[in-house]
Amino acid sequence: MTTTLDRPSILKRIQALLHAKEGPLTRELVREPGRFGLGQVPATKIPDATTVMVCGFCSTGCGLTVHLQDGRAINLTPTTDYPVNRGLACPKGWEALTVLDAPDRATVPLLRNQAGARSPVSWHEAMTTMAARFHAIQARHGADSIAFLSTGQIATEEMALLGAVAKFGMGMVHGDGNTRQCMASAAVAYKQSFGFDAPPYSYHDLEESDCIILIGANPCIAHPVLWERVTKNPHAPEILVVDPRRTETAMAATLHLPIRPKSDLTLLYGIAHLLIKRGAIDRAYIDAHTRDFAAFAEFVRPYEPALVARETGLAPQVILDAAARIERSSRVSLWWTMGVNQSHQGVKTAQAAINLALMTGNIGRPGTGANSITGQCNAMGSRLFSNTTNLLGGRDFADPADRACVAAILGIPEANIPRRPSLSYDGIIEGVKSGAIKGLWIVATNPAHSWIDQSTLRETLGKLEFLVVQDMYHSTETARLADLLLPAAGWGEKEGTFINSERRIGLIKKVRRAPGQALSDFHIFTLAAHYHGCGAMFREWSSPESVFQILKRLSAGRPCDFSGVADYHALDLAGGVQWPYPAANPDPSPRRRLFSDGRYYHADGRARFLFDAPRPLPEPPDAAYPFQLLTGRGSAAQWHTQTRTAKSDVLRKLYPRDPYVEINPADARELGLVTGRWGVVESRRGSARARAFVTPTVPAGLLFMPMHDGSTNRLTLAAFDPESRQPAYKACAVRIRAAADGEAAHPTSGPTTH
Ligand SMILES: Nc1nc2c(c(=O)[nH]1)N[C@H]1C(S)=C(S)[C@@H](COP(=O)(O)OP(=O)(O)OC[C@H]3O[C@@H](n4cnc5c(=O)[nH]c(N)nc54)[C@H](O)[C@@H]3O)O[C@H]1N2
Ligand SMILES: Nc1nc2c(c(=O)[nH]1)N[C@H]1C(S)=C(S)[C@@H](COP(=O)(O)OP(=O)(O)OC[C@H]3O[C@@H](n4cnc5c(=O)[nH]c(N)nc54)[C@H](O)[C@@H]3O)O[C@H]1N2
Ligand code: SF4
Ligand SMILES: [Mo]
Repeated sequence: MTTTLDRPSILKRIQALLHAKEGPLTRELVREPGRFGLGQVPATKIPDATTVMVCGFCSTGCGLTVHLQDGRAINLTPTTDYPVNRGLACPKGWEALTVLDAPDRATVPLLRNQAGARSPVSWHEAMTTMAARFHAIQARHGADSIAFLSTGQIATEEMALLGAVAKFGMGMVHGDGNTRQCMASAAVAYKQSFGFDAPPYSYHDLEESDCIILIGANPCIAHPVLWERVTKNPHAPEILVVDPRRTETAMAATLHLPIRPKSDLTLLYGIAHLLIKRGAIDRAYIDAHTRDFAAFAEFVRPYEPALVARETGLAPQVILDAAARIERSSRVSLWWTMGVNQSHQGVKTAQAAINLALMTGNIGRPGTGANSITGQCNAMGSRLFSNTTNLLGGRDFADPADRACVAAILGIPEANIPRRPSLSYDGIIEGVKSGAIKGLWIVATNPAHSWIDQSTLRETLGKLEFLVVQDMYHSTETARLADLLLPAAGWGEKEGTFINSERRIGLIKKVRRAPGQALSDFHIFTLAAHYHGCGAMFREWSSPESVFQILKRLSAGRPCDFSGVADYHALDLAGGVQWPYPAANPDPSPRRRLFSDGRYYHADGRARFLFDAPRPLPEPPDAAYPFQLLTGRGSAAQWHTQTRTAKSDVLRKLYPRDPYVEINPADARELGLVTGRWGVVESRRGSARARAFVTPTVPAGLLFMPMHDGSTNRLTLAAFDPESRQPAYKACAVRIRAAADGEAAHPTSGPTTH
């Protein structure tokens, strides 16, 4: 890059210019955007420069170097010296800027009139209407008759502002996020076992482990840059992959355990049984740092290999082999993702993995840990600061001391903090169904594609009196249902922080102007507070960086303390900072791993062994629906409901055009299906068309469909883990047949897939 100015002063100029668009909040600005230059490109030329920010797709949190010309992002490359990715990015990261330019970007608020038609309105009219409708609903049905659904994909400062405005300002009690679909089981498991929701690892542990156990995780597709780090491991590690399918990751394993869906709990108990029997446990660690091991050892006594083999479908020899490999290794790490969390017994399965790490002393040392990998770019920010399940900073709404503490830090009346936790996502949907919730505000998530059992959900959303959707695109399945659509800026068009899977707080920056009148979510929440009449409460929350300072105060003294991070500039210089990083005693080590001192967050400092008997599948296959359907990620180039990734020509070339269903050759033969032929998959709830993809990587009796097509969730069953209320997206009973000739094969469920 050619520059004559030094880097900090260039960045300062760029920031000043980009901020010009979202200047001070005044009614005039909102009413007459044109007069204040909204939507105009800055005239001043800026010298070429680069700036580093974290990726806005997955939770790996890669650093991307954005190349700027005239103050505008023109290109990006993976950052070579960012500690997470060291010069690598997956296709989504490379295309992150491309997806911002799309004809279906929401550029102006859209309001539905009484006749049902939607038309553009000014921000002033949009926000006046939203406040009036929500006020009216609350006046008639009570403060908790409006609720929100948020996300793990906006900045921490934005989610904190939304949670605070909605709950402390607007009087809502209920608000949850799409992290419930994703992380709830891991979060509950950690909280119960460790005393705080705290994934303990650093990515470097993937390189230091001599035995890596991946349970229900397919990082080759879902976290490709983390998988790259596994390939950099110099210790020739054992790689055990537990997955019913022979995934890309399983193909690279030293031992693949193709278990029956949802039998992980039994398998992990069986391995614990064997390790205890062989004395392959760390007695000193157990005695010093844990509780209730004796009861656990007693509990797993019946889990003999023969029983475990019967339940899991694995050969007894494979179970013995897995235990032996763990026993032989000195740095064992266990990693899990959605194959564990999205289950009717997700919490207990995650805790079974935690138990294995605790009993073998494989935690707190390099290359070890019971490690949940998160999904979305800011799922970890949402877990701590969305003010949904937990009160800000991982606190408890029901705890008077926690409420008093937050009220004091924020300078707000304690009475404004709800005394009860929110309903979970499914509870909010039930509330809508029963009529208790009449107004809903959905931010940066697309439930009309991603939530379980679509037909019921859509019918339910239709009952709302007023649905507000805030999204980057007007074409998403959910945006099309909105009474009021609020156009939002996306990644690259706003600033803030994300927290990645290894607890690293990283920066996102504004390197482009959002199209039309779209505003950052931060700005929209500020407007909502202002128009709802509670703006004064949030005077200090004037910019993302001022909220970052508030979040530091909320984190101080908590396990997630990052009060030692001075400001955004410090984060920028450091390449992100992992929590904890307390002001009093900042840990200078570049790789921060939790529990190196064996102290957990429970009052007695000890981790818990938690366990329960496995429960039967909520919907086992039967004569009418003889197959089990698994769902998940299809390719490294597709992101969830495809609102973003389907906009890139490059990414579209990297995945099949039509929806597909993976089926075993034996099953396909019997049903007359060949690869490419259209099939119809049916469950008790709905049906979906998909082209057959005949492959031995799925065992007979199982089918796999990616979640990226809107029809997949017409099939799924609304079953939940009782402790985390996370949906069990990965096992329901279905049948499949070849589509009849002439049975129309419309491949897409909406304009967002191609
Ligand atoms: N390319 C891409 N990457 C992504 C995402 C994306 O949409 N696209 N999304 C991100 C998000 S939010 C998340 S949460 C993560 C998800 O990341 P992953 O959890 O790795 O992805 P999934 O494909 O949902 O599920 C992983 C595996 O679980 C297996 N599985 C299903 N049932 C069971 C079971 O009972 N036991 C076991 N052991 N395995 C089972 C499936 O066969 C699948 O291979 O990915 C993140 N990264
Ligand atoms: N069958 C099945 N279903 C699943 C899963 C599965 O494995 N199987 N996985 C579940 C999991 S783990 C997850 S995380 C969910 C994901 O489900 P969703 O959250 O519904 O999926 P996304 O497509 O990521 O939706 C994000 C939305 O936010 C918008 N958006 C992006 N950035 C911004 C922003 O900065 N501001 C605003 N306002 N909007 C923005 C996007 O355009 C998009 O509409 O799906 C769940 N559903
Ligand atoms: S691995 Fe995740 S964070 Fe890294 S570039 Fe890909 S999507 Fe972005
Ligand atoms: Mo997720």
